[in-house]
Amino acid sequence: MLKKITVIGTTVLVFLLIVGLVVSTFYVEENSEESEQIIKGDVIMPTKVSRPGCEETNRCYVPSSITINPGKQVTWVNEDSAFHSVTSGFYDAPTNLFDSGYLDPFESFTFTFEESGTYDYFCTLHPWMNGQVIVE
Ligand SMILES: [Cu+2]
Repeated sequence: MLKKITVIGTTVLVFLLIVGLVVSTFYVEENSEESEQIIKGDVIMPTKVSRPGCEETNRCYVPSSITINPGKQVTWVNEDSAFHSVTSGFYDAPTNLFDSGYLDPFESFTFTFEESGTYDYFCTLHPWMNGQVIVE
């Protein structure tokens, strides 16, 4: 009797282990598919820009300056593990033209520039992060 219970118990345990493995494999596959669907941005926020230093090489936003034609849009993608924003103007003088709000890692923001001009932008969380869109 005891042997029977042990056999049944072992069988159930093995079965549960297999089910667990299969489920976790599916889960990993699903997640890796998801990470392949990341949007390609025109401008990216690379890793580690949440610490000062990127401004020295103009790599807080990459590229830090982008030139487009009027009516075209620019898409920014946050490829860092920290929150960032894309906000028009300067840290001490925002212009209220556009503001992405806090972008989660791998979240994107798109804005269409209708009129010619030079548009500076910054990150509300990291004052040293500056970029520029030139529309001409
Ligand atoms: Cu930032």
